[in-house]
Amino acid sequence: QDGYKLWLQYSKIEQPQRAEQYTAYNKNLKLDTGSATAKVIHEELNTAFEGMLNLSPELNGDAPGLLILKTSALPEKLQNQFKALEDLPEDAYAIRATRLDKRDVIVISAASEKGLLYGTFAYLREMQQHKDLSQLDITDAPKIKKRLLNHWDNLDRTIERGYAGFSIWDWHLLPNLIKEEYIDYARANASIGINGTVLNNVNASAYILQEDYLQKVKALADAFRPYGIQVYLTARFSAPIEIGGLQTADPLNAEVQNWWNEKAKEIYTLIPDFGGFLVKANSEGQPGPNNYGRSHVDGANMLAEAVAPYNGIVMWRAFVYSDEKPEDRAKQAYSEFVPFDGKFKDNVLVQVKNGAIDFQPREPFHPLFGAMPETPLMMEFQITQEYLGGMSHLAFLPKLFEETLQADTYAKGAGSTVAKVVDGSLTNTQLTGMAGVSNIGNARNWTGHPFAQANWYGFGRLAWNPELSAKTIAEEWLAQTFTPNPEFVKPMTSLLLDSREAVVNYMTPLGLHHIMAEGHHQGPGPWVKDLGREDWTSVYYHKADSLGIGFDRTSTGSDALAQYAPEIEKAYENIETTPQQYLLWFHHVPWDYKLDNGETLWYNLARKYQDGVEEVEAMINTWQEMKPYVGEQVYEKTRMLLSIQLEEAQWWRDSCLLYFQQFSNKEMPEFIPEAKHTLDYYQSIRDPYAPGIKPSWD
Ligand code: BDP
Repeated sequence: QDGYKLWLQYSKIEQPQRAEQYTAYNKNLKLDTGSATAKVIHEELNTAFEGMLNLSPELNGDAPGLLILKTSALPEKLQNQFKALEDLPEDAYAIRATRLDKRDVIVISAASEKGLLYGTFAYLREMQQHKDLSQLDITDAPKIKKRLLNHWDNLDRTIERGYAGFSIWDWHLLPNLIKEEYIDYARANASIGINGTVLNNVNASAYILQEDYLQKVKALADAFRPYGIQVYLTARFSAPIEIGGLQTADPLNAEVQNWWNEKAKEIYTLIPDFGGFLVKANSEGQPGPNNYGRSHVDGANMLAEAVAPYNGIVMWRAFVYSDEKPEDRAKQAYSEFVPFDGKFKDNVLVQVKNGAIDFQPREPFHPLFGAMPETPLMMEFQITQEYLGGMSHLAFLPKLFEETLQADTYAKGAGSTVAKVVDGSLTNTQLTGMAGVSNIGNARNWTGHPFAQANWYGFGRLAWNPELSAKTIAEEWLAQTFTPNPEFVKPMTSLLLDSREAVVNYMTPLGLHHIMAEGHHQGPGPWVKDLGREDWTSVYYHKADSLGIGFDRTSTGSDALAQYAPEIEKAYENIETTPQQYLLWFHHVPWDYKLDNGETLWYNLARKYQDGVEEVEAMINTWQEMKPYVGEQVYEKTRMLLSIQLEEAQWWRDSCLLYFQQFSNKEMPEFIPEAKHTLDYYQSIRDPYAPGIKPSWD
């Protein structure tokens, strides 16, 4: 009801036939309860069956209906049916409805306990969707190895770009107090296959690496271990100076190397399965190897060596853009990193944002994907909605994630999707990963907006299988979180799937980008100019003038297009064959330029802004009809949030069109209602206390 239980609602199954079938299978289970993970499985089943069936299953009786056993522990006559698991990664599982001793049974099997845990959650997912169990035959394995949340949480519990309250890590009460939330966090993550978490912000404080904080980190690692979740930390590159008392953090300096080696030893003594380090270096003022005339490779490899003896990894971020280079910001990461291809140690992943600018409502995929065949590239998505309406807008992000993952890089000919780069199948890469910048805080419902839970859920599911469709994810999430009733799931699936495009339309249609308000990025700010750096302003990105609007990234402009495969370069070089959704990303387009529908760019720009507003109106109408299917609390909260979203969509439309009209010098099309305020008014709005920005003392 209050959203705390997320998608693990386990609501009572009212339909008598289903309840009967489910009870028959589940009233007696066979399970080895020796280990911590096995206990977790047992507890989860108890909670789930209690909720769904009012059932307390008997354990290890004579005639089990549900068997959850490692393949080696299965009755011999069943083992054959699970042979396929032998060739799959160890976290794989299979679920089968079959016969044993003349009884109908369900068997969940895997090579590892983690596999059994994932299989159990997959089974419960089927039940929560009220599927017929008698036909179950699922074999599944994660396509990506490292499936991580990245928390941008500071040690003072503020969260950079966080919109759901303060950090759930209560550092002051750790290591002694293990909150119930930590356990439920681990359960929720395990249920969608997430197997790692970076606890602290990429703009890191070195203090997390001090002994006292490491004790706290250890306590969390111990709590998460039974759920198959490893902890990782962001390492501040200058930590040897700040907490180690050294004069330098030069990665080629022996003392520095030794300091990191000792630090790694200390961490692994406390946390034997510590995952490794995430690093933001020489980016937006963070320290890094460049400070000492060294390269990203020098920095990453030094840390990689420190954690290698313990199977640790380093995730080195490619989010770099320098204020000394006049180069188009969209080009810089590629220019800097491609020459390093093949130079990183085996346990380094280069972590790349989905697009080359910064988590915009829509970006073309990052050109690094497909361009570094000798380097494991880890995808970084942002689950928190820094640029998509923060805490108040409903935007179903799996649609955005899917668009990026299914984009074709052409790296090895047609069909070389980003998903295949990330899951390693394109280049036979073994070390693979996907990270999602978390949207979780200490809000009772974890994510603030009730529908932001779907983005956490969807990220996890895609990290497990980047080929899953946004539609499947929407259906699964809706059924589990609310009800599997098709009268609810069907219209709400459409609503979710359309919601992201609505945001694109009322914020940044036709390839516009980075025109949000300054600093906090909430609300429109196409007029933002004259900041410390040109590429932090909006005018740098939209380049509106009397001739037209858009950033020329073709060969007549910055030529960022040349960083893509020739197939893409050729198509997008020509304005006529550039997909409309990326038009202003790649071209400076005359106001009178005619789009496919025969109308001018100006007309179409206005049309898109209006479409966005109308799409939010449609969402509100759909939601009103959903009242009978959802609890009062979530209904009302979502209704009110949607009304904020509508106001803000109108604010975006009115202010952006008034602003751009100064350049286009054209009449407002008749379908645009008169703006509520003047452009001056919109430009005067300031919100210095918007949430999610870095505290000034950071
Ligand atoms: C941008 C955010 C900033 C982050 C940075 C990053 O505005 O707060 O620190 O990315 O990813 O999206 O490092």
